Amino acid sequence: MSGSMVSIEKIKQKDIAALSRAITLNESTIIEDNLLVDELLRDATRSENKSIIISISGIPGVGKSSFIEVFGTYLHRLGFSIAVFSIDPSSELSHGSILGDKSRMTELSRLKNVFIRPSPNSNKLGGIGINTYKNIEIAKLAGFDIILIETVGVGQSETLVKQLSDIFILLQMPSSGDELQGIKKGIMEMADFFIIHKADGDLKIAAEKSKKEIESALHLTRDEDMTGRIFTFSSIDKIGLELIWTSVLTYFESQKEKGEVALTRKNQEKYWAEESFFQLLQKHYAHKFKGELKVLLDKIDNGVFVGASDMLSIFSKSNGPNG
Ligand SMILES: Nc1nc2c(ncn2[C@@H]2O[C@H](COP(=O)(O)OP(=O)(O)OP(=O)(O)O)[C@@H](O)[C@H]2O)c(=O)[nH]1
Ligand SMILES: [Mg+2]
Repeated sequence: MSGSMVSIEKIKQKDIAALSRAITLNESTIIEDNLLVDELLRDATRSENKSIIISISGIPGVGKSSFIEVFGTYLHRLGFSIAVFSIDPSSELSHGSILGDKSRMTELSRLKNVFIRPSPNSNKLGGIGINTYKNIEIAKLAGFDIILIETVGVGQSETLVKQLSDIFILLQMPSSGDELQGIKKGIMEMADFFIIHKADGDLKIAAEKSKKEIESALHLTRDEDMTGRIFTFSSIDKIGLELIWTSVLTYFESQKEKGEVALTRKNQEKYWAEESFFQLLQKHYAHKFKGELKVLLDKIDNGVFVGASDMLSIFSKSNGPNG
């Protein structure tokens, strides 16, 4: 990619082409492209930070995209501008996320002041990383009121989801108590809101039952009061969106008042800066010591044992990036 600057004014107008270009530069593997994005963010991130960032997580097929379509459309009707990011390595299974996500968000994707960025369609960039954080920063810079992030968020990645968002909503399938025990403890402790999804038709009763089970499980495992943060919902029936949104907003505002939101964001900024630091460090030194690495690998060819001390002795010969 050739690096011409993206217009910050265009981004602030939520111009789709400018946003897409900034994101492409951010996801580029060419460092010069990434630096252009940094320049944009350096000028502007701190000026205004009105976006609320909400991650929607849950196992594949629980209905995250469908929920975002319904929830996002509702929020748009309230007058909010919306950005949606899908980070979903698993949707490769369901034949390319671009089609999958967009076809589940047909109404939302047609609205003005809505920007939908599907996940990269190769799993190379599919996971959560510094790119994801910076994409969100770009959306913040554009001034979107609400940024929704779709992520599978199971296993290791739930801690990363926490590093991206202000609010973490977990979608759950209606299930029996036995299955509930299978839910990873980590995710139960991390989610701010629980929605037992697909609470319609035959699943309605099971969903209500699951809600009670989750309530009592959370009562045992969480210090904080989770009252009013567990819902059943159906993206087909769409009943109760207002209650969900009011609860999310009330919770967000109270966290903000306590200074928690600012603290979380500051910690996230540090987390990703550290992440970026180590990545660059690794790249830089990998490049610098390319020759030395080859010598080490050649030793292995000659039957010599190569251990950490051999590597450390290479590093200690150098005193810093330019030494
Ligand atoms: N009964 C019922 N089905 C739903 C509901 N929401 C979504 N579905 C169906 O569930 C399936 C999966 O929905 P998606 O929205 O694609 O789920 P997802 O969690 O985004 O899936 P991945 O992105 O592949 O992880 C689709 O067939 C939907 O039609 C709901 O509220 N009720
Ligand atoms: Mg999806």
